[in-house]
Amino acid sequence: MNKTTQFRNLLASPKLEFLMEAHNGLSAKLVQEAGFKCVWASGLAMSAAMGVRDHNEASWTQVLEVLEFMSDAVDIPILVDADTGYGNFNNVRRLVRKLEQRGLAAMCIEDKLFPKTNSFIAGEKQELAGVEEFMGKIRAAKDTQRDAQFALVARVEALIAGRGMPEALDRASRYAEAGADAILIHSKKSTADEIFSFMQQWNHACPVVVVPTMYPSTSAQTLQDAGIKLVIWANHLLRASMTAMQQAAETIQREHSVLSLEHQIATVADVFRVQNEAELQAAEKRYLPSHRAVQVVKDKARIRG
Ligand code: SPV
Ligand code: MG
Repeated sequence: MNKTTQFRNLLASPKLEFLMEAHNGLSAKLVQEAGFKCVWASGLAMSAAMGVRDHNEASWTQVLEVLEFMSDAVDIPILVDADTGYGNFNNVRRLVRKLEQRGLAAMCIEDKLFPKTNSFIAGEKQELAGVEEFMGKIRAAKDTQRDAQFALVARVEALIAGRGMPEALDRASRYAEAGADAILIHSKKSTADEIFSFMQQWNHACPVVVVPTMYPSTSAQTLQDAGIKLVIWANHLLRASMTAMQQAAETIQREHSVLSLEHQIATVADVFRVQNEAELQAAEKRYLPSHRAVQVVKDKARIRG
């Protein structure tokens, strides 16, 4: 089944579905291996992995390169965190073209201004886009997509910006009117209370997506009971890998040896497995002239020592 249809099926699923963050081809593969049905290509995680901040410091084409590696790496759909769409409606149109060309199933745009600031950065004033302007971006995206199944998630930042529930509800229903296939309602509160309050008043014009980074103790069942359709675990592979990399680097630096780590980390064989080295070896047998294959075997033997 193609990826856009897979994503649509998740939106239509009668039960709560989960997206897991990835930030490069490797992490996308690990998300798929773990059994998730969809990847969240997180702007925060991709920028952090590139060593820059989540303020659109990486250009949209640099992000696109990462997305292409991720898309090639997995068979499950990817929901792209496309920030504000990297400009106005016209930039959004070009972005949709490029995402479709590279096999991305869906994109999420948020109603802030370019360059955006991560929603959890304290003390930053979060400027919102005008409602009409953002609706124009949604319509432009929907008019541009060639695959009718490509999905657009409109992210409402009114609660993040402290603009109150009536504005959040109004923006959500107007974005649905403009053609959004789902609404992401974001909150930075440590409980899900404002999310539940939103859900009680929401007209259910389209499915709702949440990112419970700041309210992690809310159970999946409670979110499902509130009528939420998709949950995004937005940054946990990035954070897990940071901890693992810090510990490994500190241990090796301290001990001047890799010995105590050897049994705790992925083996080189694991790396080859995730890279699907086996497929290339089978292909070499099929496609390389036999003398070439013999040479390859000799070369490999020499490298192994
Ligand atoms: C991201 O993962 O980049 C997101 C979610 O946009 S958040 O960091 O909560 O803004
Ligand atoms: Mg983001």
